[in-house]
Amino acid sequence: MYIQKVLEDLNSKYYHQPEFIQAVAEVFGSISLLLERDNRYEKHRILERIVEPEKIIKFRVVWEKDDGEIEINQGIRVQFSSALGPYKGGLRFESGISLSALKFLGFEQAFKNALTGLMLGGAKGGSDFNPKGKSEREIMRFCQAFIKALAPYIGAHTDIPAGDIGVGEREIGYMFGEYKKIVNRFDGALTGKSPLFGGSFARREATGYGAVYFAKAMLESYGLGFEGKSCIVSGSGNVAIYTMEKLISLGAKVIACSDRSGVLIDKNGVDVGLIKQIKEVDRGSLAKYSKSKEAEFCADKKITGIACDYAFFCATQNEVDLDGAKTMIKNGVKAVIEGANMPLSNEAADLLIESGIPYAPSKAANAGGVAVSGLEMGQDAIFLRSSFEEVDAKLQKIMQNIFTVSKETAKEFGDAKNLKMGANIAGFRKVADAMIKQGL
Ligand code: NDP
Ligand code: 2IT
Repeated sequence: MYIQKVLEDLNSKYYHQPEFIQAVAEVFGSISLLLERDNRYEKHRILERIVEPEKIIKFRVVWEKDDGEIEINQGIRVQFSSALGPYKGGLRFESGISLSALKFLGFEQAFKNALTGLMLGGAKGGSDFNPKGKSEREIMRFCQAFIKALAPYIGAHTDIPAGDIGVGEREIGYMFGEYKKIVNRFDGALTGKSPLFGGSFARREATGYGAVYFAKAMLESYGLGFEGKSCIVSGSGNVAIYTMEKLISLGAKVIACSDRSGVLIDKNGVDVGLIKQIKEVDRGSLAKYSKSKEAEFCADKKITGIACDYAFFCATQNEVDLDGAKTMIKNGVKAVIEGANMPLSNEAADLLIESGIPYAPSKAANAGGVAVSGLEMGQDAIFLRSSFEEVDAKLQKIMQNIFTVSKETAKEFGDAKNLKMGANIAGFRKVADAMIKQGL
């Protein structure tokens, strides 16, 4: 009743924010048993409070193109929750980015960060700036203008942005360089920096590697492994590349990946080195790959239509609808893992769970990126660097722990295989309990 009422009110208030409503419905759909067993959440009106961001900062970003034209973009930072630590979460630069998407991402981030066990609140931000086709100097000028406007609202103990779609080590470097001048301090107010100047080793790899570590733990609980298994990985950006790299190192074969222009199919197993060259160095389209290898590039194919053992979705939200899930089940998929944030619709995820197919929800499976960001904050605070091996070992432990907590919590609520329910309850309970203990 309580959940239904809050969802209805949210629907009428934010009907124009579909991704945000979808993310809230996904979490609320999992926590009814918890709320039945514990009436403190209703008494403290936690649901109404938890869906409203603590702050939203909107700002103008003005910058100059190479030809002297003036460009204006919108910047947004959604500081969702500081219940468990300073606001923490990525920045997304993408044309058409909406407040709805950034609210959904900030909401998710609060529970994901709770699952890492680190001292991290939840936030997300970004801009409708489209980095595609911009020159290196234009990217730099935009990043400088963006962080100049955001600087008063962030800081190592306040809010620590990082990367997301369209924002990687390069953009973080330009923002950090400018931020340092503005505040006249070398402090870790951004993560995902180059390890040359305060970044953590293994942050670049962390989300993709972490998703595979989570998948490994989940598959082992079913007596399954990676050796000789065929995988598809949607996307070919930061998360997808390091998911593919780790999968291949564990003996799996990645037979397809994708980008905005289409799907690449390489039945012999993709060459991640070549994909890195195309995406990280040349910043081009996957179509280039098929020119140098025996592979097929299809502009009009859906990656969900390619039969495989394991499917990793690492591009963006709502990549897989109910039909996509049905197709994968028909083709015999054995596990589905979310490397991106909310790549499956709620209906698609529920169908997989009902069909008994191991399914790793995003807020658990892709928490490795922000977890290593948390480790980067710790390293910056004491001006000491951990080695790649040390960070990777900690990442593996954190991912194993998130799996165990999600599984144990799912068991506590009577559905041991439902990691979506387990992760949602475990994350929600931490944030909600911290809110209650901190008073009004
Ligand atoms: P990148 O920008 O590095 O890569 C995104 C990839 O997805 C690109 O290959 C891009 O294609 C593709 N893509 C984006 N939008 C679409 C679309 N609408 N249709 C088809 N393909 C698309 O971003 P990340 O790898 O960092 O992020 C990917 C996902 O992972 C996002 O959901 C993000 O929120 C999530 N995530 C990221 C973390 C991180 O540490 N970076 C941490 C946890 C989650 P193209 O190459 O053509 O641009
Ligand atoms: O969605 C995510 O977890 C991220 N983009 C990473 C955020 C971070 O602060 O490292």
